[in-house]
Amino acid sequence: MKRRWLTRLQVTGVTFAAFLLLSPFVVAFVLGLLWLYEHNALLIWIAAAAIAAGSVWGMTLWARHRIKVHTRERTTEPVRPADGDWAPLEHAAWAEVMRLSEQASGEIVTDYDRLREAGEETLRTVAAHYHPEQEDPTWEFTVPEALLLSERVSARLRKILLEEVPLSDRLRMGQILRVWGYRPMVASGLSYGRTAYKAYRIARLANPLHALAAELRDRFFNELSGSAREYLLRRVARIWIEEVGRAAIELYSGRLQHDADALAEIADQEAQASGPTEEAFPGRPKILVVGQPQAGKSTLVNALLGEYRAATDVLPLTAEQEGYLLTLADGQELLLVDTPGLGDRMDVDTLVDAAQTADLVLWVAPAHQADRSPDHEALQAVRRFFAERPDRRQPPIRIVASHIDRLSPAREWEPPYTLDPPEERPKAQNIAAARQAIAADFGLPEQEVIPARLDGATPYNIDALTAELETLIPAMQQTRKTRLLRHPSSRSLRQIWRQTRKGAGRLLGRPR
Ligand SMILES: Nc1nc2c(ncn2[C@@H]2O[C@H](COP(=O)(O)OP(=O)(O)OP(=O)(O)O)[C@@H](O)[C@H]2O)c(=O)[nH]1
Ligand SMILES: [Mg+2]
Repeated sequence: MKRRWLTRLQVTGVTFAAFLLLSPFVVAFVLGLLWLYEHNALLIWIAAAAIAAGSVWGMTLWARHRIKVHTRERTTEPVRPADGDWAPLEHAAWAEVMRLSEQASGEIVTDYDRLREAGEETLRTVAAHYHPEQEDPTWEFTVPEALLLSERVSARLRKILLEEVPLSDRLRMGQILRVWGYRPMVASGLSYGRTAYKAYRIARLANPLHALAAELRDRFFNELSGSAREYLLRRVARIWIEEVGRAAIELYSGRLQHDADALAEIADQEAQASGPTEEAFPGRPKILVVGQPQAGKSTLVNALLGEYRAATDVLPLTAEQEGYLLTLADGQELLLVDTPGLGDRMDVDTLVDAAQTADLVLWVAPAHQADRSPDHEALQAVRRFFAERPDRRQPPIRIVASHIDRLSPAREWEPPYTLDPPEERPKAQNIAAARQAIAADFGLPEQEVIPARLDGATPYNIDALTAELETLIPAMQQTRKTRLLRHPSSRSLRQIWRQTRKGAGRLLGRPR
C-alpha cells in the first residue's frame, strides 16, 4: 500500500520535473514562431523545415531500398569470390566453406560461443579436406602459422565489414575491430594448442569476439526492423565463416607462409634448376612452344619476336629447349621457350616435365596436316598428370593453327580472311573448317585455336595471338604463383619462421 503511494508520488514528481525542464524550450519555440511571423519569415521557415524533413525521409527510404536490393540479390553468392590463383584442391575446399556459409544463421554473431564454434567448424572442415588421413588434423600447424592465420583474418574483416555490410559504420566499428585486431583466431584456434597457451591468454584478456557479439546484440541490430536485422546479421555471419575459411585454405595449402619476396626467391631457385636459358631470365611468366617436328614452332617464336632469332629449316632443326625474351607493347616481359618437335627428341615424359614449369603452352598444329595423333597422345599425358595432382594448376593451353596458307586453294593467299562468321571465299571456309577440326581433336573450344600463317616477311594473324597473350597474363601469373608454392624449396622451415617472426613478436609483445 505504502509502496504504491510512494510510486505515485514519484511519477508525479518526475512529470513535474520534466514539465519544468521542457517549459523554457516550449516557450522559446512559441516566441520564435511569433518572431518569424512578425518578420514575415514564417513561410520560409516552414518550407525549409519541410525540405529538411523530406530529405531525411528520402534517405531513410533509400537505406531501406538498399538493404532490400542486397537481400534479394546476394543470398547464395559468397560475399567475396574465391581467389584466382587457387588450384582445384583449393576450389574444392572453398566449396565446402561456401556450404557452411550458406547454412549459417545470423544469430551466431550475437553469441560469442556460437561465433567461435562456427569459426572452429570452418577450420575443421578445411583441415579435413587437406589432411583426410588424420583423425583431427585441425591443429596441425605451428604457432607462427596460427598467428599468421589470425592476423590474416583480422586484417581483412574490418575492411570487408565496412564495405559489404550496409550501415555497419554505425557500429562502434573502430573500437570493436581494433580489439578484434587482437587476433580472434588465437582465441578460438590456439585454445587447443599447448605451446601457445601464453598467446591464448593474452587474446582472452581482450576477448574481442565477446565484445563484438555484445555490441551487435545490444547497440545496433536491435534498432533495426525484422528483415533488415536478419539480413545484416546473416551477412556478418557469412563474412566471418568465409574469411576464416579463406585464411584456413591459405594456411593448409601453404600460401600463408609466403610473401612476394619469398616467392621471388623461390622463382630464382627454380630458374637456376631449369638450365641456362631460364637462369638468364628469371621471374618472367614462361610460355612453352610445343608441337610436332616441322610444325612451325621456331617460326612462331621468330614471328612473335618480330625478328629472326630461332633457327628454322625445312629439316628437323631445333635440338634442345631454348629461351627467348619477348617484350609485349605494354612492357610486360615473357619467356618464350622453343622446343624440339614431339617424338624422339622430345618424348612425352620430357614434355610433361616441361609443362610442369610452364605458365602457358602454345601448341603449334599445322592446319594442313591431318595426323594429330602424336599431339593428342602428348596432350592427354599432360592432362592426366595435372588431373592426378589437384594441388597443381595445369597451365592454360592455346593452339596455333599454322600453315593456313597451304589449305585449299593452296595457290591463293589474299588475306585478310574473315572467319566469324566465315566469308564466302572457299579459303576462308576451309580455314574455319580446319579450326573446328583442330579444336575437336584437341578437345578445346574453337576460340582457343588461333589460325595463322607464320612464315614469310609478313606473318598473318600474329597480332591476334599477341592480343590473346596479353589477356592471358593474369592467368599465367596465377599459374606461376600456384606452381612456385609447390616448389620443394618453398617449404623450408627457415623461411616460414622468418616471415612469421614479426607477427608473432607483435602479438606476444616481444621481439623474437
Ligand atoms: N607455308 C608455311 N610455311 C611455314 C609456316 N610456318 C612455318 N613454315 C615453314 O615450315 C618449316 C619448319 O618450320 P620451323 O619453324 O623450323 O618448324 P619447327 O616446328 O621449329 O621444327 P623443328 O624445330 O624441326 O621441330 C620452315 O621452312 C618454315 O618456313 C606457315 O604458316 N606456312
Ligand atoms: Mg624448331
